[in-house]
Amino acid sequence: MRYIPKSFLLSLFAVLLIGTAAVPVVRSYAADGAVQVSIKLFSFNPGVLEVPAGTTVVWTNGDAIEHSVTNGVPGKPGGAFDSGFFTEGQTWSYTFNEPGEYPYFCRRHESMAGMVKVVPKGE
Ligand SMILES: [Cu+2]
Repeated sequence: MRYIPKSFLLSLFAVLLIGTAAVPVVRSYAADGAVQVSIKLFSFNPGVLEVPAGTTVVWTNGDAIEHSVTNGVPGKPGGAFDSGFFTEGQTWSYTFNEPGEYPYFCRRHESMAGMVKVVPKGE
């Protein structure tokens, strides 16, 4: 059997993954409340999150550089929340009590964007 490099398979997998799930929505209904978002390589993961009202979301910075979690879009902050800058290993959390869509971005790297969709409790 012909040898297929593992790296080739991994990149093929990545292409398939990106191609079929451009905007993965993670629905979290964890009973204990807190939902984790990691910041790594200048992106929020998961980028789109759907949670019931009352959920606390915890962002953890895994990059050796400061980022922020700022409500709104670049040039048009929403004002609901702004973490300020936090760096590698630090976390910032926010509790979403009101249903709605909360886009957010990083004030230092405006290509970094995420979204928290908050649905009414019990839905
Ligand atoms: Cu940033």
